[in-house]
Amino acid sequence: MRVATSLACGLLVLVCLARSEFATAFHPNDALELALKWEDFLPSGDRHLMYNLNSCSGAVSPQWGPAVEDWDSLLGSNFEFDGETGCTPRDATLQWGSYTNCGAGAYACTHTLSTLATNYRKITHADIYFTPNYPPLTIPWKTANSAHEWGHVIGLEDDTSAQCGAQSIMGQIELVGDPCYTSPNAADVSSVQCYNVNSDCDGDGYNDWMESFVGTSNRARCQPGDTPGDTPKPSGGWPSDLSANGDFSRDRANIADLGSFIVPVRRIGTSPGPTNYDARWDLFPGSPFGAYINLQDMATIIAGPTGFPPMFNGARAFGHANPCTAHPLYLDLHGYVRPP
Ligand SMILES: [Ca+2]
Ligand SMILES: [Ca+2]
Ligand SMILES: [Ca+2]
Ligand SMILES: [Zn+2]
Repeated sequence: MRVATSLACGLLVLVCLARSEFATAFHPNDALELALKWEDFLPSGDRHLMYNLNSCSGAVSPQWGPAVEDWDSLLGSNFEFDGETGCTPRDATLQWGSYTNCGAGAYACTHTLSTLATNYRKITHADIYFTPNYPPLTIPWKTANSAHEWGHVIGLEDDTSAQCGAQSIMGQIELVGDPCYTSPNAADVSSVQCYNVNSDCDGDGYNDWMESFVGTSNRARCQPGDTPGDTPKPSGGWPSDLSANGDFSRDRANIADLGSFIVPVRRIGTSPGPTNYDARWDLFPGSPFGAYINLQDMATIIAGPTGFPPMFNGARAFGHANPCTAHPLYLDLHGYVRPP
Protein backbone atom coordinates (compact mmCIF):
# COMPACT_ATOMS: atom_id res chain seq x y z
CA MET A 1 0.00 0.00 0.00
CA ARG A 2 1.38 3.34 -1.00
CA VAL A 3 1.74 5.93 1.66
CA ALA A 4 2.27 9.54 0.80
CA THR A 5 2.96 12.53 2.93
CA SER A 6 1.62 15.87 2.01
CA LEU A 7 2.54 19.04 3.71
CA ALA A 8 0.10 21.88 3.98
CA CYS A 9 1.92 24.98 4.93
CA GLY A 10 1.17 27.19 7.83
CA LEU A 11 0.06 30.74 7.94
CA LEU A 12 3.06 32.37 6.46
CA VAL A 13 2.58 35.07 3.94
CA LEU A 14 3.72 34.03 0.51
CA VAL A 15 6.62 31.92 1.63
CA CYS A 16 5.52 28.47 2.54
CA LEU A 17 3.51 27.39 -0.47
CA ALA A 18 5.24 24.17 -1.36
CA ARG A 19 3.75 20.79 -0.68
CA SER A 20 5.92 17.75 -0.38
CA GLU A 21 4.98 15.37 -3.14
CA PHE A 22 5.70 11.80 -3.98
CA ALA A 23 7.22 10.68 -7.20
CA THR A 24 4.99 8.67 -9.44
CA ALA A 25 5.04 6.93 -12.75
CA PHE A 26 2.20 7.79 -15.06
CA HIS A 27 -0.83 5.67 -14.35
CA PRO A 28 -4.48 6.64 -14.41
CA ASN A 29 -5.00 5.47 -10.84
CA ASP A 30 -2.02 7.31 -9.55
CA ALA A 31 -2.89 10.93 -10.11
CA LEU A 32 -1.36 13.55 -7.89
CA GLU A 33 -3.42 16.08 -6.01
CA LEU A 34 -6.30 13.76 -5.32
CA ALA A 35 -8.73 14.99 -2.73
CA LEU A 36 -7.65 14.11 0.80
CA LYS A 37 -10.48 12.78 2.91
CA TRP A 38 -10.99 11.07 6.22
CA GLU A 39 -12.87 7.81 5.91
CA ASP A 40 -14.59 8.74 9.18
CA PHE A 41 -16.55 11.47 7.39
CA LEU A 42 -17.67 9.48 4.37
CA PRO A 43 -21.28 8.26 4.55
CA SER A 44 -20.10 4.93 5.97
CA GLY A 45 -17.84 6.54 8.56
CA ASP A 46 -18.43 7.07 12.26
CA ARG A 47 -18.18 10.87 11.92
CA HIS A 48 -15.71 11.06 14.79
CA LEU A 49 -12.13 12.22 14.79
CA MET A 50 -9.97 11.92 17.88
CA TYR A 51 -7.22 14.41 18.48
CA ASN A 52 -4.63 14.74 21.16
CA LEU A 53 -3.08 17.90 22.47
CA ASN A 54 0.40 16.58 22.90
CA SER A 55 1.68 17.69 26.26
CA CYS A 56 4.89 15.72 25.83
CA SER A 57 6.20 18.19 23.29
CA GLY A 58 5.80 21.08 25.76
CA ALA A 59 3.00 22.89 27.56
CA VAL A 60 -0.14 22.80 25.45
CA SER A 61 -1.20 26.18 24.09
CA PRO A 62 -4.61 27.27 25.39
CA GLN A 63 -5.68 28.22 21.85
CA TRP A 64 -5.26 24.78 20.25
CA GLY A 65 -8.21 22.93 21.70
CA PRO A 66 -10.79 25.75 21.45
CA ALA A 67 -9.88 26.32 17.80
CA VAL A 68 -10.70 22.68 17.01
CA GLU A 69 -13.87 22.84 19.05
CA ASP A 70 -15.00 25.93 17.12
CA TRP A 71 -14.93 23.82 13.98
CA ASP A 72 -16.73 21.04 15.81
CA SER A 73 -19.64 23.22 16.89
CA LEU A 74 -19.96 25.00 13.54
CA LEU A 75 -19.88 21.81 11.48
CA GLY A 76 -22.78 20.19 13.31
CA SER A 77 -23.48 16.62 14.27
CA ASN A 78 -21.92 14.97 11.21
CA PHE A 79 -18.48 16.05 12.35
CA GLU A 80 -17.41 15.35 15.90
CA PHE A 81 -13.92 16.13 17.14
CA ASP A 82 -13.00 14.76 20.53
CA GLY A 83 -9.79 15.75 22.21
CA GLU A 84 -7.60 14.78 25.09
CA THR A 85 -4.36 15.98 26.56
CA GLY A 86 -1.54 13.50 26.78
CA CYS A 87 1.06 11.72 24.77
CA THR A 88 -0.92 9.02 23.01
CA PRO A 89 -1.19 9.76 19.28
CA ARG A 90 -4.76 9.84 18.02
CA ASP A 91 -6.16 10.44 14.51
CA ALA A 92 -4.66 13.89 14.66
CA THR A 93 -2.02 15.32 16.96
CA LEU A 94 -1.43 18.97 17.81
CA GLN A 95 2.08 19.49 19.05
CA TRP A 96 5.12 21.71 19.19
CA GLY A 97 7.49 21.29 16.31
CA SER A 98 10.32 23.04 14.58
CA TYR A 99 11.22 24.79 11.36
CA THR A 100 12.50 21.41 10.28
CA ASN A 101 8.91 20.21 10.30
CA CYS A 102 7.45 23.28 8.61
CA GLY A 103 10.12 25.21 6.75
CA ALA A 104 12.01 28.26 7.87
CA GLY A 105 9.91 30.98 9.41
CA ALA A 106 6.55 29.17 9.32
CA TYR A 107 4.12 29.62 12.18
CA ALA A 108 2.73 26.12 11.93
CA CYS A 109 2.10 23.38 9.42
CA THR A 110 0.08 20.25 8.92
CA HIS A 111 1.37 16.94 7.63
CA THR A 112 -1.09 14.31 6.52
CA LEU A 113 -0.42 10.65 5.90
CA SER A 114 -2.66 9.10 3.31
CA THR A 115 -3.18 5.99 1.26
CA LEU A 116 -4.73 5.67 -2.19
CA ALA A 117 -8.46 4.94 -2.31
CA THR A 118 -10.70 4.74 -5.37
CA ASN A 119 -11.07 8.39 -6.22
CA TYR A 120 -9.43 10.13 -3.31
CA ARG A 121 -6.59 9.75 -0.86
CA LYS A 122 -7.64 8.39 2.49
CA ILE A 123 -6.07 10.30 5.36
CA THR A 124 -4.81 7.94 8.01
CA HIS A 125 -3.15 10.42 10.34
CA ALA A 126 -2.48 14.13 10.61
CA ASP A 127 0.13 16.04 12.59
CA ILE A 128 -0.07 19.72 13.28
CA TYR A 129 3.27 21.25 14.28
CA PHE A 130 3.49 24.66 15.88
CA THR A 131 6.90 26.26 15.49
CA PRO A 132 8.86 28.76 17.59
CA ASN A 133 7.21 31.51 15.51
CA TYR A 134 3.83 30.73 17.06
CA PRO A 135 4.20 31.93 20.69
CA PRO A 136 4.84 35.60 19.81
CA LEU A 137 1.57 35.86 17.86
CA THR A 138 -1.26 37.77 19.51
CA ILE A 139 -3.97 35.63 21.05
CA PRO A 140 -6.46 36.28 18.21
CA TRP A 141 -3.83 35.31 15.66
CA LYS A 142 -2.94 32.18 17.65
CA THR A 143 -6.58 31.18 17.60
CA ALA A 144 -6.80 31.93 13.88
CA ASN A 145 -3.63 30.01 13.16
CA SER A 146 -4.79 26.98 15.12
CA ALA A 147 -8.16 26.99 13.35
CA HIS A 148 -6.38 27.36 10.01
CA GLU A 149 -4.23 24.31 10.64
CA TRP A 150 -7.24 22.26 11.66
CA GLY A 151 -8.80 23.31 8.35
CA HIS A 152 -5.91 21.49 6.67
CA VAL A 153 -6.54 18.43 8.82
CA ILE A 154 -10.08 18.23 7.49
CA GLY A 155 -9.09 18.68 3.89
CA LEU A 156 -8.92 22.37 3.06
CA GLU A 157 -6.03 23.87 1.16
CA ASP A 158 -4.38 27.21 1.65
CA ASP A 159 -5.79 30.29 0.12
CA THR A 160 -2.58 32.12 -0.65
CA SER A 161 -4.11 35.58 -0.24
CA ALA A 162 -3.93 37.41 3.05
CA GLN A 163 -6.70 36.36 5.37
CA CYS A 164 -9.04 39.35 5.04
CA GLY A 165 -8.85 39.34 1.25
CA ALA A 166 -9.25 35.58 1.11
CA GLN A 167 -12.40 35.85 3.21
CA SER A 168 -11.49 32.54 4.71
CA ILE A 169 -9.77 31.07 7.72
CA MET A 170 -7.54 29.41 5.10
CA GLY A 171 -6.03 32.77 4.14
CA GLN A 172 -2.64 33.84 5.38
CA ILE A 173 -1.47 35.82 8.39
CA GLU A 174 -1.13 39.54 8.01
CA LEU A 175 1.41 40.90 10.38
CA VAL A 176 -0.46 44.10 11.02
CA GLY A 177 -3.80 44.35 12.76
CA ASP A 178 -6.20 41.75 14.01
CA PRO A 179 -7.42 38.77 12.05
CA CYS A 180 -10.66 39.11 10.12
CA TYR A 181 -11.43 35.56 11.18
CA THR A 182 -10.42 33.66 14.28
CA SER A 183 -12.72 30.76 13.47
CA PRO A 184 -14.17 29.33 10.26
CA ASN A 185 -16.80 31.40 8.47
CA ALA A 186 -19.92 30.02 6.80
CA ALA A 187 -18.10 29.42 3.52
CA ASP A 188 -15.32 27.49 5.25
CA VAL A 189 -17.89 25.33 6.96
CA SER A 190 -19.79 24.54 3.74
CA SER A 191 -16.52 23.69 2.04
CA VAL A 192 -15.71 21.06 4.60
CA GLN A 193 -19.23 19.67 4.65
CA CYS A 194 -19.44 19.32 0.91
CA TYR A 195 -15.88 18.30 0.30
CA ASN A 196 -15.77 15.46 2.80
CA VAL A 197 -19.08 13.92 1.90
CA ASN A 198 -19.47 14.40 -1.82
CA SER A 199 -17.30 13.09 -4.65
CA ASP A 200 -18.57 15.75 -7.05
CA CYS A 201 -18.78 18.66 -4.72
CA ASP A 202 -18.92 21.33 -7.39
CA GLY A 203 -21.59 19.56 -9.41
CA ASP A 204 -19.85 19.64 -12.79
CA GLY A 205 -20.39 15.91 -13.29
CA TYR A 206 -16.75 14.89 -12.87
CA ASN A 207 -15.76 13.09 -9.70
CA ASP A 208 -12.73 14.03 -7.65
CA TRP A 209 -10.53 11.45 -9.28
CA MET A 210 -11.34 12.57 -12.83
CA GLU A 211 -10.82 16.22 -11.91
CA SER A 212 -7.53 15.39 -10.30
CA PHE A 213 -6.45 13.49 -13.38
CA VAL A 214 -7.23 16.21 -15.90
CA GLY A 215 -5.94 18.95 -13.62
CA THR A 216 -9.12 20.88 -12.86
CA SER A 217 -10.30 21.95 -9.44
CA ASN A 218 -12.75 19.63 -7.72
CA ARG A 219 -14.08 22.68 -5.94
CA ALA A 220 -14.79 25.01 -8.82
CA ARG A 221 -16.83 24.64 -11.97
CA CYS A 222 -17.22 27.81 -14.02
CA GLN A 223 -14.13 29.36 -15.52
CA PRO A 224 -12.48 31.37 -12.79
CA GLY A 225 -10.64 34.52 -13.71
CA ASP A 226 -11.19 34.38 -17.44
CA THR A 227 -11.39 37.72 -19.18
CA PRO A 228 -11.96 38.62 -22.81
CA GLY A 229 -8.66 38.65 -24.63
CA ASP A 230 -7.03 35.94 -22.57
CA THR A 231 -5.01 33.53 -24.60
CA PRO A 232 -7.02 30.40 -25.37
CA LYS A 233 -7.07 28.04 -22.45
CA PRO A 234 -9.26 25.36 -21.02
CA SER A 235 -11.28 25.99 -17.90
CA GLY A 236 -9.57 25.31 -14.61
CA GLY A 237 -12.88 24.25 -13.11
CA TRP A 238 -15.10 22.37 -15.56
CA PRO A 239 -13.31 19.59 -17.45
CA SER A 240 -15.77 19.66 -20.39
CA ASP A 241 -15.05 23.33 -20.99
CA LEU A 242 -11.90 22.86 -23.03
CA SER A 243 -12.48 26.03 -24.99
CA ALA A 244 -13.10 28.46 -22.18
CA ASN A 245 -12.22 31.80 -23.63
CA GLY A 246 -14.44 33.92 -25.78
CA ASP A 247 -18.16 34.43 -25.47
CA PHE A 248 -19.07 31.58 -27.80
CA SER A 249 -17.77 28.78 -25.62
CA ARG A 250 -16.67 30.12 -22.24
CA ASP A 251 -18.68 28.37 -19.51
CA ARG A 252 -20.42 26.31 -22.18
CA ALA A 253 -19.99 22.85 -23.61
CA ASN A 254 -20.39 23.10 -27.37
CA ILE A 255 -18.80 22.40 -30.73
CA ALA A 256 -15.76 24.52 -29.90
CA ASP A 257 -14.86 22.17 -27.06
CA LEU A 258 -15.10 19.17 -29.35
CA GLY A 259 -13.09 21.02 -32.00
CA SER A 260 -10.28 21.59 -29.52
CA PHE A 261 -9.45 17.91 -29.78
CA ILE A 262 -8.30 18.59 -33.34
CA VAL A 263 -7.18 22.22 -33.61
CA PRO A 264 -4.99 24.09 -32.98
CA VAL A 265 -3.22 21.01 -31.58
CA ARG A 266 -4.28 17.53 -32.50
CA ARG A 267 -4.93 15.76 -29.18
CA ILE A 268 -6.98 12.90 -30.53
CA GLY A 269 -4.99 9.70 -31.02
CA THR A 270 -2.28 10.66 -28.54
CA SER A 271 -0.97 8.95 -25.44
CA PRO A 272 1.52 10.03 -22.77
CA GLY A 273 4.96 10.44 -24.25
CA PRO A 274 6.65 12.73 -26.76
CA THR A 275 3.42 13.69 -28.47
CA ASN A 276 0.68 16.26 -28.28
CA TYR A 277 -0.83 14.36 -25.40
CA ASP A 278 -2.19 16.58 -22.63
CA ALA A 279 -4.10 15.02 -19.75
CA ARG A 280 -6.46 17.98 -19.81
CA TRP A 281 -8.06 16.43 -22.92
CA ASP A 282 -8.00 12.91 -21.46
CA LEU A 283 -11.46 13.47 -19.99
CA PHE A 284 -12.12 9.79 -19.55
CA PRO A 285 -8.77 9.05 -17.97
CA GLY A 286 -6.56 6.64 -19.86
CA SER A 287 -7.98 4.03 -22.20
CA PRO A 288 -8.55 0.29 -21.98
CA PHE A 289 -7.08 -0.02 -25.49
CA GLY A 290 -5.38 2.18 -28.04
CA ALA A 291 -4.56 5.83 -27.63
CA TYR A 292 -5.39 7.49 -24.34
CA ILE A 293 -7.23 10.33 -26.03
CA ASN A 294 -9.90 8.94 -28.28
CA LEU A 295 -13.57 9.31 -29.17
CA GLN A 296 -14.52 8.23 -25.68
CA ASP A 297 -13.00 11.42 -24.31
CA MET A 298 -15.04 13.52 -26.72
CA ALA A 299 -18.15 11.56 -25.81
CA THR A 300 -17.52 12.32 -22.17
CA ILE A 301 -18.58 15.90 -22.89
CA ILE A 302 -21.85 14.77 -24.40
CA ALA A 303 -22.93 11.60 -22.63
CA GLY A 304 -22.92 9.85 -19.29
CA PRO A 305 -22.95 11.52 -15.87
CA THR A 306 -20.44 14.08 -17.12
CA GLY A 307 -22.78 15.04 -19.97
CA PHE A 308 -25.76 15.58 -17.65
CA PRO A 309 -24.19 17.21 -14.61
CA PRO A 310 -25.92 18.24 -11.38
CA MET A 311 -25.16 21.90 -12.09
CA PHE A 312 -27.66 21.75 -14.95
CA ASN A 313 -30.06 19.78 -12.81
CA GLY A 314 -29.35 16.69 -14.84
CA ALA A 315 -30.08 18.29 -18.22
CA ARG A 316 -27.66 17.82 -21.10
CA ALA A 317 -24.80 20.26 -20.77
CA PHE A 318 -23.83 20.16 -24.44
CA GLY A 319 -25.54 22.97 -26.25
CA HIS A 320 -27.48 24.01 -23.15
CA ALA A 321 -29.14 27.41 -23.53
CA ASN A 322 -27.54 28.65 -20.32
CA PRO A 323 -23.87 28.92 -19.46
CA CYS A 324 -22.37 27.46 -16.33
CA THR A 325 -23.31 29.90 -13.60
CA ALA A 326 -24.16 30.00 -9.92
CA HIS A 327 -20.69 29.16 -8.89
CA PRO A 328 -21.20 27.93 -5.33
CA LEU A 329 -19.75 30.33 -2.85
CA TYR A 330 -17.61 27.82 -1.05
CA LEU A 331 -15.98 26.75 -4.24
CA ASP A 332 -14.54 30.14 -4.95
CA LEU A 333 -12.61 30.16 -1.77
CA HIS A 334 -10.54 27.03 -1.64
CA GLY A 335 -10.21 25.80 -5.16
CA TYR A 336 -6.99 26.42 -6.93
CA VAL A 337 -6.95 28.11 -10.28
CA ARG A 338 -5.11 26.26 -12.96
CA PRO A 339 -2.13 28.33 -14.04
CA PRO A 340 -2.54 29.86 -17.50
CA1 LIG B 1 -14.61 21.06 -11.16
CA1 LIG C 1 -16.49 25.66 -23.79
CA1 LIG D 1 -9.12 8.76 -22.41
ZN1 LIG E 1 -2.02 26.71 5.63
